[in-house]
Amino acid sequence: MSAAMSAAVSEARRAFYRAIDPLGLAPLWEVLHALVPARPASAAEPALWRWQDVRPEVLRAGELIGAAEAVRRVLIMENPGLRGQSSATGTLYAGLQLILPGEVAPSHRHSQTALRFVLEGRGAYTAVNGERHTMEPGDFVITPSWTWHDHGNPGHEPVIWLDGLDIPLLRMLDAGFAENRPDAGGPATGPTTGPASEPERPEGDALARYGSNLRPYPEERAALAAPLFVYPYGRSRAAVLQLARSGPPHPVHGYKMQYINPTTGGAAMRTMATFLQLLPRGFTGHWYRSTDASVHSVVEGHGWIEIGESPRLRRFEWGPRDHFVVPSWQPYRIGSAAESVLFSFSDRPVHEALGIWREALT
Ligand code: 1HN
Repeated sequence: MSAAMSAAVSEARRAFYRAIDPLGLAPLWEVLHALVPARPASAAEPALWRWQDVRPEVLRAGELIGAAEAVRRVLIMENPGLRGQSSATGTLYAGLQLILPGEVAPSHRHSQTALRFVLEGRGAYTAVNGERHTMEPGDFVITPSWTWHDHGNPGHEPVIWLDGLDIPLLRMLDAGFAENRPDAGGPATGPTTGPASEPERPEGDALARYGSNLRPYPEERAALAAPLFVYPYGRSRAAVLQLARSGPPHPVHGYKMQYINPTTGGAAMRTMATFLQLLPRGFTGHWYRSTDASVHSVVEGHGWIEIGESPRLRRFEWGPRDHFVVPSWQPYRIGSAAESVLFSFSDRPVHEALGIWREALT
């Protein structure tokens, strides 16, 4: 086709697109490649938040707004490729929450599932459906969809934890609901606020019932959304350390374990998988990728991760309480300079439920 002819064709096509636009019609052939890419092309980018940079800002937020006014005093870790969308990955939200001594973050519930991973400080509790857990660094706590939850800090130190939620996923599904805990004492003060809850069971109840390689007998009604909502760090850490004493590391993942719902054996939450991983000193993982995008929180040790492909290869050096994101399908390899422990979460259960999860060595 001559240049003049192809110009005439494209002008005719553009006129056609303008004509069909008011009818709510658009040509597939202009967007087909983007709609059905040969491989995932995530808008999310590899990203790192250094603890030494973000911690002072989290504490400064504590000078500027109270937990009650903020409802949840959190600095969102926004992916640089997704600014303004409150997203760490396409499907996952991650934030750093601060609660100061004497503060309460009031009770509410929402269809979004949340996880907490404690980074710093002792003495704050989170309550899930009437049971409190007083948190220590490294504790992993879940708030399944539609469970009442609130936080308080009757202790003496600021407490900071990582929040992980499936907010972008539920936004995509238009499945967001939220409500305040009904308050006999008066109206709620905002769209998502309510009073702190009174404990309905003693601390440790869920761990005794479902976190001890036992279950209540006769079987309880299966109505519990969160049979177990607490995974104390001491136990989880001991498990990965023991694993590391009894065989070689996995070539990609080192010594990695998944947090499970003990009544199903599956992921602890329905939308997010969570892991604790030990990398022995001097470990270099094999290049790998998977379709689930993940957020990582360093607990102990030092190391590095390389993400992506040349010329867009990124390398991050990480240490305690640093956070980083590995987007979907980006090749990565992880290595350690010292024995290290990392917590991570991803949207893998959703991929698996849909039958689309993939992984590959690269
Ligand atoms: C939420 O309920 C919490 O309960 C934390 O601590 C972060 C981000 C968005 C929506 C709800 C919490 C949240 C949140």
